[in-house]
Amino acid sequence: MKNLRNIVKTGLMGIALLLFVSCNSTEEKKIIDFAKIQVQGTMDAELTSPPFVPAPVGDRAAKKLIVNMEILEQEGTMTDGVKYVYWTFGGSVPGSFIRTRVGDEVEFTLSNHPDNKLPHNIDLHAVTGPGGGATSSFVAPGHEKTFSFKTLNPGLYVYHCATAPVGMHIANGMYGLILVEPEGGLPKVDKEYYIMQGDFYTKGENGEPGLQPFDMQKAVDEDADYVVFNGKVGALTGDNAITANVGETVRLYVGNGGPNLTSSFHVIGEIFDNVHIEGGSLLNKNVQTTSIPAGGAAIVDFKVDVPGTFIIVDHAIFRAFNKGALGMLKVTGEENKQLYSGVKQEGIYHPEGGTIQTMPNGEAKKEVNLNKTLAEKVASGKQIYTKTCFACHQANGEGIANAFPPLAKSDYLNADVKRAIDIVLNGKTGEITVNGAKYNSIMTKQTLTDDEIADVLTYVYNSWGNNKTNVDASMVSEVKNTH
Ligand code: HEC
Ligand SMILES: [Cu+2]
Repeated sequence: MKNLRNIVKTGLMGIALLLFVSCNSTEEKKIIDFAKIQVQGTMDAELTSPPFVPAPVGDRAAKKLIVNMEILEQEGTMTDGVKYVYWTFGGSVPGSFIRTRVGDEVEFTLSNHPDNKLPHNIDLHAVTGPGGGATSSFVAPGHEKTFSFKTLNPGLYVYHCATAPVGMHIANGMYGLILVEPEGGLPKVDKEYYIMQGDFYTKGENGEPGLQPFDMQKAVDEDADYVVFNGKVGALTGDNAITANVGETVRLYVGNGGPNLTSSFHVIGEIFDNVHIEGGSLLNKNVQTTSIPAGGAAIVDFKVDVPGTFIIVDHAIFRAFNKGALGMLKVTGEENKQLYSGVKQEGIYHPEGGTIQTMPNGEAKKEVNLNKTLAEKVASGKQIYTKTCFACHQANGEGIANAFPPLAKSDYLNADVKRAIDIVLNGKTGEITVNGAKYNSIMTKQTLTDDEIADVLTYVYNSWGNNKTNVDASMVSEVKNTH
């Protein structure tokens, strides 16, 4: 019975596919048809600030849609302790989300608040017409302008200010998204959210406190201090995270205001079931990371199957962890151990596959003082230890059972100083016995100068009950040269 149903289903799908293919050839005609759609009635558009979107259009008829958008120049918070003067469409970055359907006649009124200092306008990528509306909407503070356009192409589109210097208006937050739904609306999902990436350029470096003015030179150089979702660091984290329940489908309307950087949009631990590439009609499936150009967008959707916090990032990953492009989707509900088990077993991991790798050490080499006292060497060695050895051998040289041997009261260490120097110089792999316990692991080669190796080992030898050997840089170079 089930088989029969499947056969029927496949057959129907085949027919649908054929119809689809044959329809494709008449696509040109369809676009013209959109232009001919007659509107029925008037309605005020619902506008929302991020991360929320207005209600779906569903199967409503095309209408005359009234959009009132107010421009506000206002101070906001970029991150803790850092203020920034944002220029906004509707009081938020990104600006208010506009939701239309194909064939709507949008009557757009742009008002520039009298407290603002500058003229602005709007270029909507959903508009077919000169400047995307920019030329008709240029408006001085204390004024408003109205123009109208018909939505001819379904898709997700960026809008932005296009007043000179254009880059500066965009860099200050003047962008948002306008959705043009197809006839009958997009397929229904359980949750929908609005996310937009932007790069920011401030006089001070990332994190420098106070009110930070825009930095034109950094913007020209594309040297962003902040890369964020929804206008600021943390707009989508902690209590601001977007949410869903296990089993729900989630759709994200994702835009990139730029002004400069392309987004490698990714949700850690999720796979996009569907991606409307570049916000258009081309549908890609089973996507890990989707590329969103500056001035572009994408619609992604996926079903959340397991609970947890899913991190939203620009996978150009320093932007996520160092410049702010990080958000969170919190999913609550029942665990499903079959789909995701959690930790099953813990062990030691050797990514190098048994060979010794070098840890990078970007620091400038310091001047060498050859006449240090023992106390000076121990002090300097302690600093090096805290930076380079501590993570594995632990704060008091106690090591970690079965993984990292102890340096405290280590018989292995105290038996042979040349061997210890050699280990720090070249790394170590293979079985060793320290204080009666066997270790068979890998110590990475440490990129330290002879002097630093002398200091760190002097510190180790003069701590935690070891034999107080004083290691000199000359001993280190001697060991080096015997290789
Ligand atoms: C990435 C982890 C790691 C770091 C960082 C590291 N070690 Fe090790 N170290 C090990 C492991 C693992 C072994 C054992 C290697 C083996 O079993 O073959 C070891 C062995 C040693 C030994 C010989 C065994 C003993 O306990 O006496 C010495 C001495 C030593 N390390 C010193 C240092 C010093 C000094 C530093 C910092 C400059 C350092 N290590 C940094 C992982 C590390
Ligand atoms: Cu502007």
